[in-house]
Amino acid sequence: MEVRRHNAAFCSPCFLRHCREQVSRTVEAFDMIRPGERVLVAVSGGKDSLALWDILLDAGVDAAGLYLGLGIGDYSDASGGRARAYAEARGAHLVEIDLPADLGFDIPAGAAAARRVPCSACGLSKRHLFNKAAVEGGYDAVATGHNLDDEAAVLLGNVLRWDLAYLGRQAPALPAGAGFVRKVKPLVRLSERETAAYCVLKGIDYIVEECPMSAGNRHLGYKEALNAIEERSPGSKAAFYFGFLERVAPTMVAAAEEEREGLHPCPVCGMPTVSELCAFCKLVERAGGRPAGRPLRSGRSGPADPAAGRPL
Ligand code: Q46
Ligand code: ZN
Repeated sequence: MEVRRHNAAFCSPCFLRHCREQVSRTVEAFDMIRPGERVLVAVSGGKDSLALWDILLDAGVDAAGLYLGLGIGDYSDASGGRARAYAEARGAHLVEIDLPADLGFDIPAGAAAARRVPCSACGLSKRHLFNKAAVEGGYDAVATGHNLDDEAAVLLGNVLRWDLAYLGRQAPALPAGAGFVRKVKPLVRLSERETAAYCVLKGIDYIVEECPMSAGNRHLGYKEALNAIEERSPGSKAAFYFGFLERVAPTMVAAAEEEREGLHPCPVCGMPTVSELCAFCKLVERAGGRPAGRPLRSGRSGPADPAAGRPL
């Protein structure tokens, strides 16, 4: 496996070790997960989230999965199947929330009713439900499988619009506070090519198809642009993203903290919001769903991983 930005090539065992090392370096550098903490991994059934869950479990982290059923037809059926199969094979605990069954709406219909593009309704639902499930389950952090390609593409989009609020929130670890659990992205030192190779080498069956709602998603365009640059100058993507983290992100911490001032619990669901009703409850209302106030149902679960609980 050649990784051009590191000017290196790995055999299978060394490549797997490289992936684990990149994750543990990231976890340590950003103080993402401390010994004995419980982590909820947002699992979509794709390569990134399953690789992340696998690396954390192998490292002995007490990591449960959270699968969110979005109600996107066959895609949701297939992705849920991959998440369940992994949890079962690994004997790991999987929490499930199903939008249609638990909240009475799905992403395609909900987005149309709320006059939002599907990815906007979807992103809002994920952010809200991941946090709610983690708060209710007493987890210390939510971990997502965003990789270097994802983060560099999001950064490019934020820079193109000079969106300072989003830039302030782009750190790979956002601290807990004001009703939010800590949010961490331990895969930011790995590219999507590396997470795919990791799954292939570990025999992890992940969903290869893209979500059918992703067509027209502008991040795909940013990824293509960055891939073209990376092809000509390997290492550009990492230099762009990590240069931002080192030199620019620290200057934006105050702005990000200021954003949290003025938050209060939403009267319906109890999650933090700056407006009267939180954006997710508004979406549920417009989509004709059921209010999200009651505690979320925790879905099927496997036995706890016997290796869980050791420090990374
Ligand atoms: S799942 Fe949701 Fe993605 Fe599908 S609707 Fe868009 S945001 S593309 S990661
Ligand atoms: Zn709410």
